[in-house]
Amino acid sequence: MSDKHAEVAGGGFAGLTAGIALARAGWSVRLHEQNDELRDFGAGILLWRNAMLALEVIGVAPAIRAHGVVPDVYATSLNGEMFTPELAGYPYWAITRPKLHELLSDAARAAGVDIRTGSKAVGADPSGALLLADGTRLEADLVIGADGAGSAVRNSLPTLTQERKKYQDGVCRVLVARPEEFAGPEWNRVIDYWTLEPDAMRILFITTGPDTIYMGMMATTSNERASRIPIDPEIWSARFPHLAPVIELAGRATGGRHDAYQTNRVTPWAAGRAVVVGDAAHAMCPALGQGASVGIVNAVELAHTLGQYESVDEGLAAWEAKQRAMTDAAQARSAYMAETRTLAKGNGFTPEVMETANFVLDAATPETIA
Ligand code: FAD
Ligand code: 5PR
Repeated sequence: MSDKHAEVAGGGFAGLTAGIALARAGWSVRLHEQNDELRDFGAGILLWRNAMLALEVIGVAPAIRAHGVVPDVYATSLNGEMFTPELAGYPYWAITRPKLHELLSDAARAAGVDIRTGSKAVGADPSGALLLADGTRLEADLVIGADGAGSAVRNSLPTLTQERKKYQDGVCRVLVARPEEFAGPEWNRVIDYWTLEPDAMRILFITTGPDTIYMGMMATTSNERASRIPIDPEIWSARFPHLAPVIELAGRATGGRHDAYQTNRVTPWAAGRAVVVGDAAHAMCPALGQGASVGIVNAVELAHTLGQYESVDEGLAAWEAKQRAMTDAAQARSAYMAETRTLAKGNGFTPEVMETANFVLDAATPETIA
């Protein structure tokens, strides 16, 4: 057990996971979320085997299994033709983002993480301090920037270099109540509906259980009407007439959002006792549905690796050395798939691509892998 103290900036999936993992290893942890409430927006998320193993290590996986679902099939439909490849050996869970966030927040509180909402970080001092917008300086053995793709903590550390890239597509993400027409078991699936002419428009239909459906509605960002929140039902129903009932609901959904695909690659991830995790370190294109999963894996492995070293600096270096190749590969593959829109052809989840989903973190024990 450790007697060290961590200050964490950011109460998203990565920050909460890092907080839980450190607190369970005996650290005292204070977590700062700039918003007045801890929450995530209304959409859904896939959690692959890599993330479920990490969540098993921190005791959250049983709650995910209780509140999420395993979709029956991952089907792809291009211009009406349906492909249903086997994803044997790669179980993944679908859950709503607000529920995942609530489960992680509950686990963080239960682990003793001191959560401060309405607390905004402006930077970190590599000698071991988190700097807040109100001028407070909080000393710590470890400072974690889990403050998302626009990370203020990262931007305050001049030795962390960042490559950013924007891509052609963007996604409107909404959660809708599951209507009567989509109640049957044939809809307990992920179905990735594509059209590429006259321009790419796609609806990723994901069951998140008996009550809700997550819809990821992708289009080129230059297609202004298809990049709008609230959803414009007319433009979407013209392209996907058989989905009109859920598109109508998507048009009335609240709490959705639009994001353009973008990535940032940060090198290195640490400066002294300050480190970035999650999207602050490695935002990726969503094509593999792995952005949060990789952040969760890296956050759990961070706490595990620090437990093996007396010095925080050495632990951080060892952690990055272990996690870097997997993370870089996930970013590169998801960027390639987003750029080429490979998923439209179906069977996109090749064994090579699924390497990320199959990554087994060192913190996993034989019991958690079983
Ligand atoms: P964030 O979620 O950005 O959280 C950062 C938190 O820090 C926020 O609460 C924010 O308010 C807070 N914050 C920011 N600045 C400050 C500050 N200065 N001080 C204090 N607090 C601050 N991933 C998957 O694994 N599976 C999927 O299916 C999936 N689908 C996706 C689909 C799309 C279209 C996109 C764009 C992404 C998808 N992702 C998916 C990726 C996933 O959403 C992100 O990787 C994940 O949300 C990142 O979590 P995070 O905690 O690192 O950052
Ligand atoms: N997978 C998931 C997802 O939400 C998106 C994509 C892939 C789970 C975005 O909606 O390719 O854009 C993608």
